[in-house]
Amino acid sequence: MITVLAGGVGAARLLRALCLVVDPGELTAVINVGDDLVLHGLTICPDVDTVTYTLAGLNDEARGWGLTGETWRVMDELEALGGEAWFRLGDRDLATHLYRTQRLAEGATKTEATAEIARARGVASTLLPASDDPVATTLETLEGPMAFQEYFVRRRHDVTVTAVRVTGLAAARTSPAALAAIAGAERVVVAPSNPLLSIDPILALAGVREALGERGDVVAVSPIVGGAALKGPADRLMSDLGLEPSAAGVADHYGGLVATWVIDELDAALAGRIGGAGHEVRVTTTVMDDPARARALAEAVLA
Ligand code: FO1
Repeated sequence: MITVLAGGVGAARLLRALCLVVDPGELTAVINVGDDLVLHGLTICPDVDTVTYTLAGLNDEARGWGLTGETWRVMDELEALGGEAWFRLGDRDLATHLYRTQRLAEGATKTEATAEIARARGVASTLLPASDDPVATTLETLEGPMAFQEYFVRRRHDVTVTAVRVTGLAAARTSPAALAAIAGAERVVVAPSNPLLSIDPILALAGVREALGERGDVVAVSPIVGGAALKGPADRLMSDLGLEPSAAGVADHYGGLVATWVIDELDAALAGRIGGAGHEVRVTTTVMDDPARARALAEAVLA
């Protein structure tokens, strides 16, 4: 089994790439739930859904989230009523949130609902929300505290962040299946997801750092290439918080938790510095913009 710590798009693409070189049934994703929200009474798990849709081959590649062939009639009607329509839930996507919310009301866990949705969509990999309990990533900004999607979608992350917090940790139980998947995997991989917004909220859950630390063989793919995030605000956020927005800055941030770094050819000059800090470094193409490059990355990760 290979276990991947996962956020949204970057992780979904890495998992899809890994499916090119290993049996998808051998893959487990431990997925961030800090982005989750309740809106219109529906429980929405954006990172879980992005991974599910991508592995099912149903994701909208250009938009980066949601389903392909989406329509927006419900949102248009909601807008006409003066309802909250800034967080766009497509007509097809709504079925996922309706199903999950109903199952949670019946007493199912997020883990169970996720497994049912993944099975129904034909996903062979194991998808594990990092916790079944509510944990929420919130941002301290120069304009005051903001809920995650308020910052990410409503404000299009165009606001200066002074701190990232994860609320609910004290009462949250880490998914036992996720901890077992970290401890029992042949290989654990940290996906090229936002370190501060996607991976840190997983690492903040009880027992995760310890489980990773005990292994000492974790491989990570840098989400920063040539000083910029491929998608999303990781570079700006790292600068806002006084971290160097580079592959080396991400390596410093995770420190000894990661043994081996996979960095992009564009960042080959940083290999000496990252290696000097005690990491093994593999330099390859990390931009998964075609199947051949995606496969090359997957092979480098599993080498
Ligand atoms: N991202 C947007 O930029 N705008 C949206 O309206 C939006 C809606 C949305 C609905 C369901 C879902 O699963 C994801 C959605 N996303 C949207 C993506 C999401 O906000 C972020 O990409 C992740 O939370 C960050 O990983």
